[in-house]
Amino acid sequence: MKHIDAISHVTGQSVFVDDIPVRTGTLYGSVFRSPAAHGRIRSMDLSGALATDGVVRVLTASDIPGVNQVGGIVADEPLFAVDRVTYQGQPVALVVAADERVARKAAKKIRVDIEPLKAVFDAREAFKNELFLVPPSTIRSGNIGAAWDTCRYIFEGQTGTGAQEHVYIETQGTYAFVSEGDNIRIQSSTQGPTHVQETVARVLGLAMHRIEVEVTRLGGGFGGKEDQATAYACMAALASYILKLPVKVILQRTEDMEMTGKRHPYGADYKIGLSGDLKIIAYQAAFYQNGGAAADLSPAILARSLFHATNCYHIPNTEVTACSCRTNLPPNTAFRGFGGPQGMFVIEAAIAHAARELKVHARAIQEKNFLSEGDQFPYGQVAKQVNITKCSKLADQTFDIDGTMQEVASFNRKHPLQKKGVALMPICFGISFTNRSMNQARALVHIYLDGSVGISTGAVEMGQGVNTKIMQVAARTLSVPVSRIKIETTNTTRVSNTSPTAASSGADLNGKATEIACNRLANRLRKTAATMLDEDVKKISLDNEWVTIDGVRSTLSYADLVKKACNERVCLSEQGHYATPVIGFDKSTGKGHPFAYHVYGIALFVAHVDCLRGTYRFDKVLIVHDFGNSMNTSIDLGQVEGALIQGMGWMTMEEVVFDRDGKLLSNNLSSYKVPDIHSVPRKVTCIPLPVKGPKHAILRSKAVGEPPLMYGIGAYFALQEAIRAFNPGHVPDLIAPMTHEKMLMSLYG
Ligand code: MTE
Ligand code: LUZ
Ligand code: MOS
Repeated sequence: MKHIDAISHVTGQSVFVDDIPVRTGTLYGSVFRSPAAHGRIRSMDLSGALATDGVVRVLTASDIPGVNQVGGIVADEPLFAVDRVTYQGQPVALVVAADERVARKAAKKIRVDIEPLKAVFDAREAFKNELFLVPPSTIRSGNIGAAWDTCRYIFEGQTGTGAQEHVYIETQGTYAFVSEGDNIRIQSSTQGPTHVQETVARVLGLAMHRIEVEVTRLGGGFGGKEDQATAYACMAALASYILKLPVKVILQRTEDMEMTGKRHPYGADYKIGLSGDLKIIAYQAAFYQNGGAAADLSPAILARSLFHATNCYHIPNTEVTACSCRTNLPPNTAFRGFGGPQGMFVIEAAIAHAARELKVHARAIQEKNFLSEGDQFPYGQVAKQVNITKCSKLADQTFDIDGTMQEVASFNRKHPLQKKGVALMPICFGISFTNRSMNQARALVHIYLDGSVGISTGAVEMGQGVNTKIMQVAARTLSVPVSRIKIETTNTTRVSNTSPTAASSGADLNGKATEIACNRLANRLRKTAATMLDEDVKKISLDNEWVTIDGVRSTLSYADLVKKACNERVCLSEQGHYATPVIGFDKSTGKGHPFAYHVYGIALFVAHVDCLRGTYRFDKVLIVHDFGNSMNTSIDLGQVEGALIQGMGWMTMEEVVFDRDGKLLSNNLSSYKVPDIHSVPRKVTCIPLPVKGPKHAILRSKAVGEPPLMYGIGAYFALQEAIRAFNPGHVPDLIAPMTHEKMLMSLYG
């Protein structure tokens, strides 16, 4: 089945927030933002903006009827800055005007006098000054102190990974209006409608039931709208509530890039100890997360970095500490992988370091240390249905890894100015929100009189295909064609108290809730049919729009059954609630079972460097991925391809640059380069690992949204191999991204 939005996307008929036909009287909000990274606000002059023709109002913190607070996990983030600004781009005021251009022009006329304070932009510097967003945390296993003595080899070093801009095609935006009784209706491009509802209620000082949040779909989120859509929704709602008119706040690309947080840059220290036969005996690491000026989701992201610090390897003695450092940058936030990629980069860097010193290919260390069935992760969970070795073996058989390495070696001997490099990137990613309470979802299913079905869930469609998957679940459970089924918008009045669609768990959680509701409806319909046909309910099934008795088609069709059931006053609506069983994690002991299951896979990279110019490309990326039993192979393959390229972008060409005062220089798509069709690998192949799939995955089809992003890490290490073939003495700094510029320096440095 194709993605149900495919046709409307490519023909431009899909409706995004800025496409919603405007209501009469709609006003536009433009955000005035801090021009300084850190300072005390001495005074502010709004008169220039207020005097501009067409400006209706300028809103600041003093206009907020409720609480000036939008922090999610920690209450440390004002909607509008008061007294102090803590990053360039921080919202200070909202100019509301009848015209979008007027609002922007007027915002430029606001003057603010700021007394500068010392600003910090680097995580390690913040660490030295003990500027933390939350206290540091550690995960331990075995006995690291005693383990070093038993190691034959020990290597230590530092690494770093850069920020990453989400570049969702649809920028942050909200359209809000006040309805009868001063209730508020919000259409927002958010992954977390309940987070928007809850926060708008807090800011306006209203009960949550007065706020209705509706989401049709997002033009991409990638984590950037898990929490950070909320502030703009609050601004639109505030203006609308005060002015009693519809208000739109839609960011332009540069505004979005300058104001919103990115993937967290990490610095890290590592120490790795190996035995003579390349078993990793001990691993110690410290992560310095650049959190920006407020906590946002940083503590949860930090936790996921710890959980993924050893990737798919079994290491008996570990100690990994992570610090969330407060700096004067926009608060960094969720981004596909959610701290996992940053943690996994460090262990791969440590392995690459060991391999370089020991004069083996990293592959020899990687393959020697794969997790086996029953091994414990450092956080205590026992690994079950471990598929990493299976993936690796299938990759070996299918892609001939040895042959590829020999080919590359022979190419390198023949070409003095062209060098290739090979890297393997295995992955292991835990599925579930690491915060247990978030692992729940609900679905509301109506069967209408004519047999058509309407489904509401808490899932937000952002391109990943969750609506298509939910439709498939309902069609299968009710045994009707997908043409009978409609997926409704995501709306907080139909499905309440939702978790954001994130952690790759949207289809699992909302799909299972849908399955539960549809099963109840199917069973009720079977019971009704049994009564009508005077048969034992055990013999009755619904099969492809017909009622069957012992597998034989009866005279009763699905459509007739629905009509008759309604006549008999049978309820044709159901709500399903799903909460992931078995999971739980004890923060005080650092042990538990945080994940429903893990996703595995392996990617083989061949990088190709032009050593004269310092440019590179990727000849091929060959993947074996553990989809479980994929319920939609075209969507899932699309997720792997998209995530791979996004991960490669993070590792290679995407470079977020601030100037010395904390102003974003890479603030548009000409100075921030994302992969395009010319920079993708010449060949990408992904084959599924043939397995049954775990029962906690929807229809045994594993979550797929985030895990393949981490294949991208392989791009970095394949490039390092190519550099080494040209410049054998080169000692890499293990800092990503490896831009073309940095490549040139590495080849000759
Ligand atoms: N795919 C598209 N096309 N657009 C997106 O914004 N977000 C990713 C992933 N795939 C994203 C995407 C992220 S960060 C997550 S967590 C998952 O989709 C969320 O959806 P799911 O839980 O339904 O997989
Ligand atoms: N969001 C969150 C996430 O709140 N908790 C998580 O564990 C998570 N994991 C991945 C992506 N988003
Ligand atoms: Mo994805 S980072 O969980 O929104």
